Amino acid sequence: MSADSPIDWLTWKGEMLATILFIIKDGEILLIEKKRGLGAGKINGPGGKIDPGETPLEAAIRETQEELLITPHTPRKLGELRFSMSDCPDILCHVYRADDFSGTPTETDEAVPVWTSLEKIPYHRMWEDDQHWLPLLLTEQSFLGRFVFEGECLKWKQVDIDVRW
Ligand code: 6U4
Repeated sequence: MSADSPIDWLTWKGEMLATILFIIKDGEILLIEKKRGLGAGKINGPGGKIDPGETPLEAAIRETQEELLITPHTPRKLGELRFSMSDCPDILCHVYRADDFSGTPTETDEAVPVWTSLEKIPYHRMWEDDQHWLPLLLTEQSFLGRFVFEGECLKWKQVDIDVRW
């Protein structure tokens, strides 16, 4: 992976605004197998596009309610991801962590819930960037990740830590 970014991040702008949320409880993380949309078939946290007029936090809660029929308790933002994509709009994604939730994680049209131990996160079934920032979320470190994708292949990355949101 080259040191020089192929993208000018100073002028970069996310065309799609999105969220991902991870609930971590009793040594396990609640993931989803995404059934449709971008990244269908991959493992990720619940999330999706931010609707017009919605804050990122509201979107993170709504997407978790829609995809898993649960409500996360007091999610806090730990990270931001900026994806330069070759074949779809560039994405600015807010990443949240919560320690608890109400309800029972349930399969929906959009997602299958997958509880996984923190030692066995299936990075090989996730987007290629996830291994570079999800460990930071697990240890409560804040981060800003910048990634350049060609198709689903990661071509360039930079992750800054201890970022104030
Ligand atoms: P809605 O709002 O339901 O139409 P949804 O289908 O849930 O959207 P979609 O298909 O627009 O989501 O995809 C956006 C989701 O994919 C967001 O949660 C962010 C996530 N995502 C996209 N690229 C990613 C990447 N490289 N790494 C990652 N998540 C990514 O971890």
